[in-house]
Amino acid sequence: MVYHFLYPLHEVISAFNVFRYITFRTIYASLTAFLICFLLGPWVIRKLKAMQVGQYIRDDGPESHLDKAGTPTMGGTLIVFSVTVSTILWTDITNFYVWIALLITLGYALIGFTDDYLMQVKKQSKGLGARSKFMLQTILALTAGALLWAHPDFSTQVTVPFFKRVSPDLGWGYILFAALVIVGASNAVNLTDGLDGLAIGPLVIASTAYMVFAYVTSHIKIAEYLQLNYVSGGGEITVFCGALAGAGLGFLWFNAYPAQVFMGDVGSLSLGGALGTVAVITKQEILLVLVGGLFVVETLSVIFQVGFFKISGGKRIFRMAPLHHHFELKGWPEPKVIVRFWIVAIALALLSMSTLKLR
Ligand code: 57M
Repeated sequence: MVYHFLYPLHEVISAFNVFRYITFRTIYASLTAFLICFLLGPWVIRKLKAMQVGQYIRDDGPESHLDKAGTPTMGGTLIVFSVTVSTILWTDITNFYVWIALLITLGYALIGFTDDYLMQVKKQSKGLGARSKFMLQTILALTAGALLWAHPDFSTQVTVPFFKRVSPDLGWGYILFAALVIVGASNAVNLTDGLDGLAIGPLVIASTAYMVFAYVTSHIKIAEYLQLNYVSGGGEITVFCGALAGAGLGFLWFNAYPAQVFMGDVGSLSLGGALGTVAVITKQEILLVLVGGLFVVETLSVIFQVGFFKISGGKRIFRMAPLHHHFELKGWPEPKVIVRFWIVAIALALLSMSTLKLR
């Protein structure tokens, strides 16, 4: 909106030309989202506490988690609010991709909110239930995939990292592929969200990496130079990624160890979904496995643990899955697990950026 109101003024005062630039708007989208979270955080935490939206802590987890009982959850509402406001303020809101990103972010937030609300406020033990959540996530992701597929400018080719000449065209199959990426990312972030700042830190890192990818893939000259799949109009997603990263940092302020608030499913499902959608729109879908490698490793640890547990009749590979619990039970203090996982996430994001050249 700022863009729509202020950029036209460049005809009178040339300084307003600055609102045209994606880089400028991305910086301000990050700062706006950060400030909204930072300033509203204490008020939201007080409200959540007053509503007694306190986290129930399972007694079969690491013992150190029992101290966390009563920490307010559903803080993701604030993240989603600040991402949405900042996006609407700083992007070109006539851009199709911005609305696809918001559709998934807000849609998944609603699914997560309903689940959190039923569990935390209505004190129902099951919430929406894993199956209904998965169904709703899939329906929304397929809708986003179909809308992208139907858009005349959107390519249904998939970028294969490291191979610039391999770019299979999936045709309508891209709808299923996009849904897989979006639903997978959403659930992977949700599984990772089990220690203070553990999900939001890598989320900020991945959003920053995708900020770069969105910029280069939507810049016709850079995309051509790097021989990337060019995404016409995808530049506005850079601004969206900026809002994601800024809101994430603002939330981390309060979610840093020892956390004053947890994000809840309203945060983890929507942020993961947003990340998956950004990967699809920027045509760096498969690369998400590397950019969000930490989320992938956490998910694989659960798949292997549960699989092995079933076939071996109760034996385990890890002391406990997801992987962060394994290290906690090995005796690493929680902040050490968190910071080391962040370090891995930064290294993976850097590695993923090298694929721009290593092709
Ligand atoms: C959500 N939720 C956290 C918080 C957060 C299949 C199975 C592996 C699934 C997995 C699972 O349920 N994962 C999804 C994990 C929970 O956090 C809440 O949930 C929101 C995210 N959805 O925002 O509201 C707890 O995590 C801790 N936490 C923090 N800081 C944060 O900033 O400390 C969260 C955010 C919070 C808090 O303690 O209560 C969670 O872990 O429940 N299940 C598991 O992760 C369970 N693993 C398990 O059962 N493993 C088994 C195998 C056979 C499947 C095994 O390895 O033996 C563990 N989770 C817990 N206790 N809590 C096991 C025991």
